[in-house]
Amino acid sequence: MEKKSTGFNSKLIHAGAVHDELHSAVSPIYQTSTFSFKNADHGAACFSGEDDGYIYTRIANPNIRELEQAVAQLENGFDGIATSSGMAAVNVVYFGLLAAGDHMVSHNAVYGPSRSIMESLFPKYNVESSYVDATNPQNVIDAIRPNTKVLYVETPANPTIGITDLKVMAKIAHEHGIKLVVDNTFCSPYLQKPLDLGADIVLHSMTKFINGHADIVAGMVVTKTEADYKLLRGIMVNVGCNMDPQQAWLTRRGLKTLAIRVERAQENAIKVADYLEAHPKVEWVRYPGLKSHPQYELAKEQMSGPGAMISFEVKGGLTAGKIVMNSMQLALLAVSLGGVETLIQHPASMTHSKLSDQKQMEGGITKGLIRLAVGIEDVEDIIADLEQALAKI
Ligand code: LCS
Repeated sequence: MEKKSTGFNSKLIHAGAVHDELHSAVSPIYQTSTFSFKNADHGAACFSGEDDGYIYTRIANPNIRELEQAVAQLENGFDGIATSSGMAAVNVVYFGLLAAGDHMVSHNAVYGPSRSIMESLFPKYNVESSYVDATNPQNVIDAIRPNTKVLYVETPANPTIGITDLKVMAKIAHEHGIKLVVDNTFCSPYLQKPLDLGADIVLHSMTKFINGHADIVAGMVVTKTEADYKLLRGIMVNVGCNMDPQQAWLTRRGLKTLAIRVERAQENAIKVADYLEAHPKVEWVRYPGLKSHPQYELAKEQMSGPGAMISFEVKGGLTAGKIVMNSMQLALLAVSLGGVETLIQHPASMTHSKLSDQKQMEGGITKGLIRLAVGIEDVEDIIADLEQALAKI
């Protein structure tokens, strides 16, 4: 029986957990590909759905179900579908919601591969897409066509940290019979709950804040309705982009400390953003907790905190930026984010390098933009690291 937990922090610890009847293990791993049936009739009943017994790990597994139910409860959704990676979650949604002849409108600053897969693969299936700056709702309205079926946004966006108004997006989408899909990776459900703001589907790269320890790659889709859940689960199962039990177990373990990790990283990020903004060698800083962020008020309204992701550019553009990145001693020069360690990277030549120069510029991904994912180290050490790196310019 699942423990009754109502508060967010209690759900982080207990949601989805099922008591191990055999040994009362608190944290078992069901490292198995298949499950034996009691008899032939039981096997048939599991397949027909009359019995909810487990069949095969690609379809479902206790560790994976625990994680799916936990994240779904944290997002206030109907249920979750765990996937082998964040990109698998993105593609399960694309394949599930878009058919030949359909069109998708997306924010123009999204994780690079979320856009490049749509532009390189989906035209083969006669699915079209348009990319606009969704931080201005009029651009979205103008891009909608009679065949638009999906509105896809990331907020804060990777890597520009632009904020899109989710309540307004939901209103626009639903007035046009379109589904609103939100990639909530940069916030995690601790800072933002898109389904509560009107989204139909929320997805995550759990590689980031949800797991939080840079030791697995994983994704999750959470739906608001049972119909979308059934549709997308069927795709995950048949495409075969499931998680494995060990990966799910590690992610469920990481999830338990989500709140305290995000609180600490955010506390650090607020100080780092203030430090960078005051530095004479820094051209600009984009962070939702700074009053200089163009959507500072909106961020305060729809997020419960500004998070731990910062973008900035130093004076002297990319040449000077490379000196900073190459000089960091504590922070790692690495892609990814949302882990306990501070990471620095260059989106134009790394995470978003598959987009043409023109698409990068349209999306606000300038050549000199540096992305900093602030970790949970001592903030004095993170700032000292930046100080010595900036001094090398
Ligand atoms: N959505 C967002 C917002 C992401 O940042 C990423 C990965 C994904 C989806 C895909 O997730 P994955 O398959 O990697 O689990 N973002 C990365 C980044 O910014 N640096 O490295 C990966």
